Amino acid sequence: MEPVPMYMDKGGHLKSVSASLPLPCSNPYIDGFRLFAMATKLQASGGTREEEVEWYHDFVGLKSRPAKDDLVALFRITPSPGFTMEDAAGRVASESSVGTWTTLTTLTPGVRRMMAKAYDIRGDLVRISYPMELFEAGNMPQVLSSVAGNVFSMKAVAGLRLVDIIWPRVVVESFAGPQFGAPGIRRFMKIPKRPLTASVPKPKLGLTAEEHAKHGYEAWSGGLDLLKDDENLTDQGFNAFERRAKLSYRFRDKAEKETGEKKSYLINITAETREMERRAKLVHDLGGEFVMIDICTTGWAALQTMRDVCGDLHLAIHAHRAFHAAFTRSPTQGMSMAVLAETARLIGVDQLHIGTAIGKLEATKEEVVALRDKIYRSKSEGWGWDLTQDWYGKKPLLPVSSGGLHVGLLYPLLDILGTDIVVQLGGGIWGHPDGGKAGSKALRDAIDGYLEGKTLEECAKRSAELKVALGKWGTSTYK
Ligand code: CAP
Ligand code: MG
Repeated sequence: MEPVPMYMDKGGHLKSVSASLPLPCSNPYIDGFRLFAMATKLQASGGTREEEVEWYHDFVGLKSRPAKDDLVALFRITPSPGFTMEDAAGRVASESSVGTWTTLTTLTPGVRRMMAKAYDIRGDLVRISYPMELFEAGNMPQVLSSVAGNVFSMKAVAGLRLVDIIWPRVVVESFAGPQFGAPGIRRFMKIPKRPLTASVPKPKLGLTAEEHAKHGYEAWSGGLDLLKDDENLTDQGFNAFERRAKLSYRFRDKAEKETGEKKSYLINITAETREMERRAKLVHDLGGEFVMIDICTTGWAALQTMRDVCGDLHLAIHAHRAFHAAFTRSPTQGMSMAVLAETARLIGVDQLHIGTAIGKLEATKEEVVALRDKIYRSKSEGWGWDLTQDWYGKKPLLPVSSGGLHVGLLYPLLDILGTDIVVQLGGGIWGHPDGGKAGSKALRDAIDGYLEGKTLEECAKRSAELKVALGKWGTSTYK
């Protein structure tokens, strides 16, 4: 190939000049670049037009390996027709780090060092490493705007899913993590071993504050540990937040006296951030231990703020994930529940819904167990790959299993997830033919039987409430 005469532009970059190309305008800098582009075109006359305009393949380095402090992400990529996997991988790495669609005159060695690299391609699974300089420590919205930002709408990918992330120590330690986690919740609830029980009064909406609080008293009296608000119950006219809080904590105190057991309330404070702060303060002043937040609809920034607020108020955070399936459910698009769970553990909720596998909502056994491990173990396996996440001392969350559960499903559920969980029954308690108190007692009796190693049938012989529940639902899954 013929050598092309070069010149030094303002940035000190070597550029090529060809005598046959007239200088289009007076700014030597711009001209320099155009000339270079055109020279490249001339140089690679056998090549295609793309080579001169874009640099996406600079973000593919199959011989490179992540540095110790790099954040590493696993993507499932479906290239669009006309694009190779490397084309697509380079674009994802570029647009989620420092790049854009065309070559730039503004690149510096410093920026080049921050380029993400697609360093491993196995079928449709691509691993991309991200230098730490790309991220602002302790800022979850910034991290997600990078690795889970514009890339999802690139034309070059027909499908893109952020499957998992391995977070480096410096990032893990830049977030607060859980204040209480599973061990702390068990301590203040004085329940060292057995599964905790929770219930959402059903119907989800429409009950008055009085009705809601009375149902709470019924269930607590039947043995329930945690009353819980539904994800869409906040401060509506039919059930005002403040009135509901005051009445419920009054009934909670009454039930504690009568049962001798610690009782609590997962009260939903979901709202605009400052309003959530105000509601959390009220919960604290009323002697509450928990707040519930719909973490997907309030967002990561609000959650970080509320983690700080709850840290000051010593309130545990129950994380509801309503809306998650809008981006977690498709196997080829969106962001996995694993990544969502990781962000929740890093920011510092104390318990999180993980699914049931055997109830009314979508998730396989493998997924639910892997999710439990992501939020619970000190080191958790990779989701869909062989990399391990070290949580560097971040407390385990208490997994919450909920959604179409009833006592007939309890045994298989505990066989799948173990007993260090919260079991939430809404319809499974308020659908009991004899009411919420009987529904709660049936649940406690079934849990006692499981821990004693008794069969459900044996337990039903000594618990009329359990017998009635099994009479209605048996051991089937209702979808
Ligand atoms: C369960 C629930 C929970 C879901 C959330 C509901 O009610 O209150 O919000 O379990 O899903 O509204 O459906 P039931 P996930 O007990 O009556 O089914 O736990 O998967 O996040
Ligand atoms: Mg609900």
